[in-house]
Amino acid sequence: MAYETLLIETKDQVTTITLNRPQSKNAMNPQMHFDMCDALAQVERDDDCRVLVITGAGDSFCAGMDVKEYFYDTEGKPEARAAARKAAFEWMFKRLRLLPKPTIAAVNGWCFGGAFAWLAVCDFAVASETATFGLSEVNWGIIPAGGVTKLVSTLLAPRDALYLIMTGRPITGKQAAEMRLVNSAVPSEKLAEATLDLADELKKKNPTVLAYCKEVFRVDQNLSLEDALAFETEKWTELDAAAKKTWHKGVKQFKEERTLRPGLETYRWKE
Ligand code: V55
Repeated sequence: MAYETLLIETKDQVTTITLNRPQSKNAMNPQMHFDMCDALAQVERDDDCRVLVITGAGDSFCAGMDVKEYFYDTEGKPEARAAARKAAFEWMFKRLRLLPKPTIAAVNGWCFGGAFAWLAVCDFAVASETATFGLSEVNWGIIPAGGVTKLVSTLLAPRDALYLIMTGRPITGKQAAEMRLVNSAVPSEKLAEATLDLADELKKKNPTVLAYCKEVFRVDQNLSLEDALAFETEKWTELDAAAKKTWHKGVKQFKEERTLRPGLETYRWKE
C-alpha cells in the first residue's frame, strides 16, 4: 500500500516507516495522521515485521504538528480539527505506544514540538549527534499540548523538562542523550547502523515474551503498586499459555546443558 506522506519498507524483518514531507521538514499534517493510523495497523498485522523503526526523509526527523495545515487551516472548522486530532492521538497513544513489537525512533535531524509526543512513546530512540531537538511551542504562543507536556514530565527529570518547555531552547542530539531523551547519540553517518544493531539484538528475543514485557510496562505506568502486582502476576500466567512455557527450554539450556548464560545472552526459544 502506498501513502501520500509516508514511505514503508521491510527488510530482514525490520520495517521502516519514513515520514516523507521533507519540503515541510516532515511536519505532521492531517493526511499524515490518517496515513499513520493505517500504516501502524498494517505493521501490527504483519508477521514478517519483528521491529519497527520510524525516521524522517531528508534533513529532518519531524518538525511537529504542521502549523498551517493542522492548527491554522482548521481554525473555525471544529470537525476537521477534531478528525485530525483524533487520528493523531490514535496512532501515537494507542497504535504506536501499545504496538506489540519493539519500536525505535531514529532521529536523523530536526525534531520539534509535537514530535516529542510520539518520540516519547517509542520504546527506544537513537539520535544523530547533530540532530536538533526543541519544544518550540512557547516561542510562538502555545503550550506543548497533545500529551507532549505529560509525556516529557514522565520521561525526563523535572529540571530538564521545564528547561525545554519554558525556554524553548534547542538542544543537540548529544545533549538529548545526556538528558536521556534518547538512549544514545551517534555521528550521523552511523545512525542507520546503530539503529539496526539494536533491532538485531531485539530480533533474537522471543517476540511473544517481548510483547508481554512491553504491555506490562505500558499498563504498569498507570497503576498503583498493588494493582501492578496483580496485573504482573496475571500477565505472567497468560504468557505461560501464549509462549507455551518455552522458559523450560531456557532452564534446561542453563542448568543441564550448560550452554546458556542468561545474564549475558538470550535462550534458544525456537529449538
Ligand atoms: C501540540 C501537539 C499535539 C496537539 C496539539 O505541542 C498541540 C503541540 C501531539 O499533538 O494535538
